[in-house]
Amino acid sequence: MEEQFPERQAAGGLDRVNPLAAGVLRRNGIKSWTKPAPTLYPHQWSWDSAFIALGLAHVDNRRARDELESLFANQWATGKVPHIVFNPEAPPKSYFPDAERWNSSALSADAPSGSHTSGLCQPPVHAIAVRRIWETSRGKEEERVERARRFLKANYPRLFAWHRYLATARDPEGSGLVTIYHPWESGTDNSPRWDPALEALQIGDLPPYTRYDLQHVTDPSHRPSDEEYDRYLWLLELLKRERYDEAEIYEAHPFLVKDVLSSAILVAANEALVEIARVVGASEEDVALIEGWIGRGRKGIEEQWDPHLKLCLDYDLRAGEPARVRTIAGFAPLIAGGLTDERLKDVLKTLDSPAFAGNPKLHRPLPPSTSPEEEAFHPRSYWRGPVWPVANWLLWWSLIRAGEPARAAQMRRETIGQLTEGGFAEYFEPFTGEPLGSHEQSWTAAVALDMLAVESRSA
Ligand code: 9WN
Repeated sequence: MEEQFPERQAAGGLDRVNPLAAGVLRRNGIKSWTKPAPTLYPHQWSWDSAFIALGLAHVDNRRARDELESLFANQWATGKVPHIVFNPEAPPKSYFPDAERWNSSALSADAPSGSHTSGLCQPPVHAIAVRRIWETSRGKEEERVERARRFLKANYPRLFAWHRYLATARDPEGSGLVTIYHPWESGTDNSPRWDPALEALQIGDLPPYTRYDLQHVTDPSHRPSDEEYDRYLWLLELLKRERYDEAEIYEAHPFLVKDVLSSAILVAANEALVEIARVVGASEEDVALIEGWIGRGRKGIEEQWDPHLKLCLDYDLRAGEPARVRTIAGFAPLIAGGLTDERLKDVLKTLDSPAFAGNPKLHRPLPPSTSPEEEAFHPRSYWRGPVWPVANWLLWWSLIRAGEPARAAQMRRETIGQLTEGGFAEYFEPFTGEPLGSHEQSWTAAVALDMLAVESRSA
């Protein structure tokens, strides 16, 4: 494979993966936080930072804590953790939409006043990372344990406020499912999950804009299309009209979708939050509330189960129907955990089937982001088909929690094998293993560090 893609730096032998991954995070590091990629993403991204902290917890606990502290310092008054915190020192014209286009601090009194952030959020992986910081400190020298405990104490209220925001402002129906206002909030931007809701949009008078993302990739087909960008930017204009006010958005916004992947991550993060609550001695009321969110989340996810596709589906609140497309988000029940034996069997069958990791044409048995059996599948286009190491991490970790160590071990072996061949790319072509997108993607390196450090039996 190295010969096939000589321009990429492969991660070398297995024993070299660890130092090379740590090197990627070091090079992408800026002051107290880490860029998701050297040039394509020059700001701080929310769920990237959570994954980065998870990996850093194994190599540099202080940086792991700083990573999350700097993100949480930009939390909105509502509890929302913004999806982007803008880096004032990023080169001009390096990323669009920029802070000016979002204009969030001018439009909303809830936005932080001393910095610039986007007006959206992303999946809540953060509590899982905070728990990892605790786990990697436990049993070490007393001073380090104490530092970790202080970190948990300081950040528990922020995490609690963040999860409460998702359970209330983003779920006024009390369905257990998180509503998103924009595909960027899902973290799986151009996934066909969002096609029906995006296609239904009537685009109005869109202020002109220039995309800068395309200058950082070798081929524009790796990234979302211009048609998709117009829709993304139009939704942004609509959110600005509502001054990012949750109630107004819920009233008027045309894109309101219950995202099963974010909802499942919230359930798993709430499990972590219960443990953190115990460590910091939070009240029993808090614990009961969080446990209630876990139960409600699992129930909501189960209600989105499609018995024919044997996967979970997102639900479009405006259209009043689910989006019937097979993507990795469909494995939400596995990520949320607490499955019945029957549901676990169903999910594993789908995972092993030709619709996903059992597809005979795959370079490695790793699940493509969109099923190759879907019409919307595209092997090179971002979330429409490529294999994402960060998604493999979610499934690997969930398989361990589900008591499936053999399957988890295979997922880990194949993921690390992929990076050994192709380097720490953002995503990979599923049939050839070609690395795509950004070459030194931070979260790819971070999940490799976590997979290498954590025994499959105890994640
Ligand atoms: C928009 C940073 C982010 C990830 C997302 C991924 C991509 C941004 C973009 O990059 O999204 O937020 O410009 O495409 O889809 O999951 O957090 O790595």
